[in-house]
Amino acid sequence: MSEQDLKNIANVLSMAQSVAIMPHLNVDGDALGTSLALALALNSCHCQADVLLEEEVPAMLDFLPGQELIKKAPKDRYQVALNIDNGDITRLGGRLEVYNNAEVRLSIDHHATNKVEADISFVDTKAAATGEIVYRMLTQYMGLPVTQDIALCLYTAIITDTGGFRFSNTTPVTMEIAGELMKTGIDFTNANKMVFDRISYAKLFLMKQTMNSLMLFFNGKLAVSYLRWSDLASFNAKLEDTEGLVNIGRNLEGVEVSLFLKEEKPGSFKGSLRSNQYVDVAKVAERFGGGGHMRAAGFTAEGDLEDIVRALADAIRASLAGEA
Ligand SMILES: [Mn+2]
Repeated sequence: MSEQDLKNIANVLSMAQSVAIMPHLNVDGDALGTSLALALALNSCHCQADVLLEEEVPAMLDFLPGQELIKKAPKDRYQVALNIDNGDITRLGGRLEVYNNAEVRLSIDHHATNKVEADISFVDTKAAATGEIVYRMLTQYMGLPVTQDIALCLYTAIITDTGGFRFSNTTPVTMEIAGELMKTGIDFTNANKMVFDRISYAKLFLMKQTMNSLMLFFNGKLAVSYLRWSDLASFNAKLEDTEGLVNIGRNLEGVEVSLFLKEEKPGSFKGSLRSNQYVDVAKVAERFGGGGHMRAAGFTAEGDLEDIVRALADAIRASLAGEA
């Protein structure tokens, strides 16, 4: 990775006639905000740039400008395809063909695990969000004006990946860029509210159910909570409605490990693990066929809820005691 790669990407985009911009599946605020920002900028200067999406825009991002540039049915062929905020090519889903059929394949990302093949790839793992990289590209190498709409998209990208400037990936550069974006006069308080505070009725119900299910083990060091299939079905819950529910247990004082089980199909559970300080939950998840990071990991399990909880609690007890 060198800065020249980003300049080269900027050059290709500056001359392109048609660009397909592709964020990862289960699109988040960084992937979508960055994609829309770039599409708005490119369309302002004689380039047809489409954002290709296979899913609905998540409700928490429905305030983003530029959504008229989202295409569900892409053109057959684009001159340039751009992979955005995505380190894993399989997360392009059905759009992989469009990516591979383009004359030039570009990739801009900030994941350390990026393995995406491209003609030109720029991966900056120091960037808190892909939105930071695209802001620099637009202003430093493309000379394109950052309008208020573009600024709102990029600000949303940055707050999403930094948890509102709270995570350790936040840098002075992050704050400087956010400051420049604020200068355009965006309604940043509304963006913060939409991304972090507003919840759906379904989510409120599921939060209540999760809290009701909460159990504590090992002197309050392990929190276990769950949602039954019937809870999810009765509210027709979307993926975003259950996001972050594992944090209810994690944030409780004294808790080191939080386990949250979601019954996605009857008898089939998706497990999320979070730890606060010392337990490596990736190791725990690996024992159950999953994986992830030290402080955030996941797995899937079939069977009876009580049996799954018992098996996980056994494994976590060993980690809490420093035995594994
Ligand atoms: Mn990101």
